[in-house]
Amino acid sequence: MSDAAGARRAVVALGSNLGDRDGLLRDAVAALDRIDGVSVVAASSPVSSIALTLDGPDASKPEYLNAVALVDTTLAGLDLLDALHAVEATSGRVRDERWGDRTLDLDVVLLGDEESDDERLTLPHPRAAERAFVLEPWLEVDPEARLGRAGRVADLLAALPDRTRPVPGAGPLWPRAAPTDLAPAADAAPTDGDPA
Ligand code: A4P
Ligand code: MG
Repeated sequence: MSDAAGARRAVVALGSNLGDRDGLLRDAVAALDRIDGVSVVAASSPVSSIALTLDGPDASKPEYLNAVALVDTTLAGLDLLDALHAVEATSGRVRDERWGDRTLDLDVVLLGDEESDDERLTLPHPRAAERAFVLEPWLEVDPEARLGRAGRVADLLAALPDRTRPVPGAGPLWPRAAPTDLAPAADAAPTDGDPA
């Protein structure tokens, strides 16, 4: 989608703690951009954190990678949610246990200034303000971000006790690195055996 009139900015939180987590998150951001009516503006680098379960943090569970994508969308909230669920399904996501291990979780943190207490789509996301694994990557892509009435994301993060860990060598999920970045230039001059 490009330059659509009437688009709203949405904040999408991504999480994965099963499989090729980094690859799943990168593929998910690319899949978001392919949704009709959605255009990815930016996506953070992945961050790592201990799995938060209904009984609290659990270091015996696989660790999560989380990230945040900023998108512009012309979709209504429930249509966006349906599209996110379709992307989750392509990752092999199985829903058997709330807050259970998952290949891919996509949550709508914010959709413009919409507020909703519909249990199918609560906006802003009711738990985002308590989660460093949402707030930290969000700040990476938008240092001035605000979470609706809860206020500045930087202030919310400052009030939290925990922090995520960066993933060494893992850059932003979007824009995607050009594959040629890693390949030697085709017209590179021969080195004539110079070991340098
Ligand atoms: N739903 C309501 N509002 C929203 C929203 N704003 N965005 C409904 C997305 N979905 C929303 O979600 C359950 C239902 O929430 C959906 O049917 C949807 O209509 P789900 O994805 O099926 O299940 P879930 O993710 O297990 O439940 P929930 O309550 O969404 O959990 P959270 O809050 O997503 O937490 N630990 C770490 N370190 N990192 C994580 O990312 N994530 C979770 C899941 C737990 N622990 C984690 C992480
Ligand atoms: Mg979820």
